Amino acid sequence: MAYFTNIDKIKYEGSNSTNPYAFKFYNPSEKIGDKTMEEFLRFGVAYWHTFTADLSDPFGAGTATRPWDKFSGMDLAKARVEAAFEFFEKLGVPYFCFHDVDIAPEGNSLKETNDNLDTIVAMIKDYMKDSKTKLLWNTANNFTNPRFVHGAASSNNADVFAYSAAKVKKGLEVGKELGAENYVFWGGREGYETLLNTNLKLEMDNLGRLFHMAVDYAKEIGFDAQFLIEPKPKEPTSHQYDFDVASGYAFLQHYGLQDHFKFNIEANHATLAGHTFEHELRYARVHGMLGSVDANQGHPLLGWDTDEFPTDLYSTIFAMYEIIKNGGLGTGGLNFDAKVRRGSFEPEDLFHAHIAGMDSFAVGLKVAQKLIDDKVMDGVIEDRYKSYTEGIGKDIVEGNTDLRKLEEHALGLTEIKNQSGKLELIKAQINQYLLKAYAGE
Ligand code: XLS
Ligand code: NI
Ligand code: NI
Repeated sequence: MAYFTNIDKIKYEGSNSTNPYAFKFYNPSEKIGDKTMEEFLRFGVAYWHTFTADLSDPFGAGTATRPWDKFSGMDLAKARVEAAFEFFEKLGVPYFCFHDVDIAPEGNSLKETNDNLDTIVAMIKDYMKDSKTKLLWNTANNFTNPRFVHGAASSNNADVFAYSAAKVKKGLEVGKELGAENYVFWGGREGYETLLNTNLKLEMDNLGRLFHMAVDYAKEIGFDAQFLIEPKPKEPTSHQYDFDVASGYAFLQHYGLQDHFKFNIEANHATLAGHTFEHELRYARVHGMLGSVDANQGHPLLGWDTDEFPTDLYSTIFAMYEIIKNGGLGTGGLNFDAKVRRGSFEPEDLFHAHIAGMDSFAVGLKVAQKLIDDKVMDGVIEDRYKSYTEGIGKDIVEGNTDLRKLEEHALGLTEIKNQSGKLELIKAQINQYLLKAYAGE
């Protein structure tokens, strides 16, 4: 059955197109540097936001009208798979991502839940045979069900730890079955509300234990996906253990897990942590830990994870700058962990939203590549740090000096000369590059 009957395959028509169902900037086969846009951007559709969510929020009921609404239970799950693959095909996206509960309803027991999952996974596998859309990552939802009220691997209740482990085990098996390129751990409720009733040390140790068990099991079953931690500072708990990349990296190193994981960085989580998106990307990149991206954006006036589709071009430019500098995302991609607004409840809005996000990242990619080619920031940076390429600076970075020698150097200084950081100049140049990209230059 077809669900989006009034929409054809979305094509690239260029920046002058007035067709809302066309890409204006995302031209999959266009070469940027040594890769095509499609190879660089590796877009993914988030199953939960696009096919499962009803657009309810904490203050109001769902508003989404979806052509699969008439079904329920397993029939609904199957209808969503059909709709999903029609959507992937029409949008031309190479990837999708899901949580276990997004694709199949939970049963009355773990066994029943797993059986439901097996049925839908078999159906997805079948659809994947005729589709070019692959699984970027899957994950276990260990946060929605009331049993996870006090956390999953970090719960005070050992039975809940066991249950979470069982769901991760199944998730790894599903990932292997569908050829997932990554496996994500977002610590939905892995954090705490208050220290007054919390054994922080035990909870973090247990989280580390579950990750080790996952690494071992993946190895045992021959599932070689890249493991990814998705940091988020808060929400739903007031303090999540995977706060940001820096604390996540310290966690991984402390528990000896750093060789088995990278990070899946979400823009809105970065801003919730009080960072910019590019800060998190840069921090992960320079430590060789940038794995994948949840491409969305927060609302500047709202303090929670609003998961908007990414349309802020400055943000996509700076994100793509980091991704290009990283040599791409390897097995990772740009997963639209983004939902249409509650007021955008028509099925067509799902297309408009993804087209907007894909075009925004295409612009980001084009502009970022030009900024790199022309060394707009690199030139300034090279010049700013040139004191470390000779003399005392060279001695510092090469480890050929000590406090005594540095004091000697400092005592001999008659004048210290600093230079401008040139921030306004760089910002004006970025505007110029952005507007030239619009003009197609
Ligand atoms: C929630 C997270 C979640 C993860 C996957 O804020 O972004 O959707 O991406 O569990
Ligand atoms: Ni996410
Ligand atoms: Ni999120």
